[in-house]
Amino acid sequence: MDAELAGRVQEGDIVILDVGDGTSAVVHLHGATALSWKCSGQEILFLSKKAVLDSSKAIRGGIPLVFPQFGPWSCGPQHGFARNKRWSVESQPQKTGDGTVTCSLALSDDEDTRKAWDYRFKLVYTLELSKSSLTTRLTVDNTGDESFTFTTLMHSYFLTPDIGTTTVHGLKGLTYVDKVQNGQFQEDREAVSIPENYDRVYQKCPSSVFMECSTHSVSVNLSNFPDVVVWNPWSEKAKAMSDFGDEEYKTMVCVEAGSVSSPVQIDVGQKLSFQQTLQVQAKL
Ligand code: TA6
Repeated sequence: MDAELAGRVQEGDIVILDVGDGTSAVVHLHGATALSWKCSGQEILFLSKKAVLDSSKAIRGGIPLVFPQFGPWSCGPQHGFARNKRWSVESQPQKTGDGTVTCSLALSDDEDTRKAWDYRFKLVYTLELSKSSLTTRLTVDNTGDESFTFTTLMHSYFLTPDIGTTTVHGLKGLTYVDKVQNGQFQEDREAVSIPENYDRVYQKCPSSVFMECSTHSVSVNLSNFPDVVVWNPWSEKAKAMSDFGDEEYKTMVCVEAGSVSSPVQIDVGQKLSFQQTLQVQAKL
């Protein structure tokens, strides 16, 4: 973990996965939010310099977890409570046979969540770090006596040297809901550039999309995530966020693996898993 980040967090609030050679990940127990993922010394995730890391609000950057609701809902703040709760360590970081380091965090219903949303659940969030990939898997377990529905998403913020030379690939031909233009459209570009405020939910996505910038690309390999959200707040919305620098929209893009276009039903005793594997390829 670099000194700048170390100076912003309390030791008891984070877990660190480290496979050596400058490849590591730092996860905050608030929201089980991955704050940093360094691949051979290169930071891949964007974390706002103004992100609040004292557990008083959702973290602006890294990989916040959205559950049980993507977007606004009547039960509380948008994007649900999972990113705003303290998770427990289910299993500490440990090396597996193939040199991967893995750890699991957990969150179960409590008085607060039941007051807002009266269902019983256990979430287990597993992170697996290898030399060139980070896999994040969320397993939802319905531990109650009635079925419920939810939507979920991994709200990944990726760092880029320049949004102006950043593109997202694998979306051509897909239908997307545009939350800025308020309509449904079809993507006709292989290389989707982001020249303004983008807030798009691409539906029925292929198993892999990728973002590309001037220094590297990051593949987002999806399992049980049919949707991908592409978001950049651009300048006006950046100014309106207290935990986001006015100019930071220039060095980030969100490519978010989600199951958000229609509610997912989970029956009593059922477990459902949702996974993304992020892989970095340096540009030669
Ligand atoms: O994922 C895109 C989005 O839903 C945008 O509409 C914007 O609201 C963004 O999430 C950030 O939401 P937040 O509640 O973290 O400020």
